[in-house]
Amino acid sequence: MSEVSVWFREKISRRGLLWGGLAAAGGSAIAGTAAGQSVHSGHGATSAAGAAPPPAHLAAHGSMITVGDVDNERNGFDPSRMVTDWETGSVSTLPDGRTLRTFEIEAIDKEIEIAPGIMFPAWTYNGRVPGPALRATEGEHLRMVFRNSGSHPHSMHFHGIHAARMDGVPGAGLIGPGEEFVYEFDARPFGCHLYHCHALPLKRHIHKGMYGLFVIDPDPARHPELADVARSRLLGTPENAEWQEFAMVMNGFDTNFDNGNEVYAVNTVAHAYMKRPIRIVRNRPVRIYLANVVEFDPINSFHLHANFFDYFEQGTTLTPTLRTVDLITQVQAQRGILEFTYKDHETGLYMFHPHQSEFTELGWTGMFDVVEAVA
Ligand SMILES: [Cu+2]
Repeated sequence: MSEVSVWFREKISRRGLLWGGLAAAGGSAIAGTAAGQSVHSGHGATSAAGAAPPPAHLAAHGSMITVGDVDNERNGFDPSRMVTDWETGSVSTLPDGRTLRTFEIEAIDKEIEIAPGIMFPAWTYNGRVPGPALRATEGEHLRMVFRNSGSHPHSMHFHGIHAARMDGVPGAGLIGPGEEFVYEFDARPFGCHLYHCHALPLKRHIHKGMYGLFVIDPDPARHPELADVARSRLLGTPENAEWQEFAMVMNGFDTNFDNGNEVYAVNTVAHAYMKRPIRIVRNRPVRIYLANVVEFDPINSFHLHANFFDYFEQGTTLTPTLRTVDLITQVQAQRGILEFTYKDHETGLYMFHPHQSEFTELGWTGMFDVVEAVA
């Protein structure tokens, strides 16, 4: 078979599965623009005759988005809340005066809905995909209490600095069902990091949903030359409260286990931020903690519409590593911090998406709703 026909067959099967799955669900469909393609092809509540037409912004990029809603309550997580939901654990003081921050994380098998009517048999941290967005401060001592209530061996492998025995690989914190392990290390370096399961086969464990953000805020006292910048990054300070911060994990789902993704998203649910744009107050700065965990596809990207941003590769510096860009690329486990503002813009809906066009149509695209003030 020629390369072109292999490529074509693969694209057809990836699309075909998503469309087929949605049709089978009975109440949902991708809103198509091809001639004769009905926008509402199902018979569920969301497509009943007489239903209100979709908001104008949903016509953007040719209406190639899912129709209907996932059941956030059944999932146990809501992408609109997840974007600002930081897990800061519990804090105490060690005998030497340092802060001890403890997180409790449990591996749980769970079926989740990743697009309207499409269920995915996930392996989760704390019942959500991505796992909790852990947030600590540089220099603290961290204790990650990990219980495996799933049906397979799992681990937590942190991108950070730690001892070999805390690495979350076989022989160093990879534990069986019913077991518990405590990872212990200091929070360093500051930055936008991640954690994920390191059980084998690795690609299966990662793409099943076992990953999450691991953000270490800089300690301003350790960075006197850029203390103001460090304070603006430190959760809980008045300087930080000025910022509108969002946690975003770019992920994908192989729903038919053919080593290719059928659904892409930020924070799991396809097109969630198209249907419910992320509210931004116009004159306050925006900071995104962004990580890519997409398996099978070698690269992902983030493009911001009508604006440019500064980028901090892996978040480990207090000055940008890229200035004035509107697109960055990330391979798996690459991550960074984006900073931008819409203060000189008109209010309105501004799109963000990867510049792999196929990903946008298969779920990974969203909107910022820039407003004067929050009512
Ligand atoms: Cu695992």
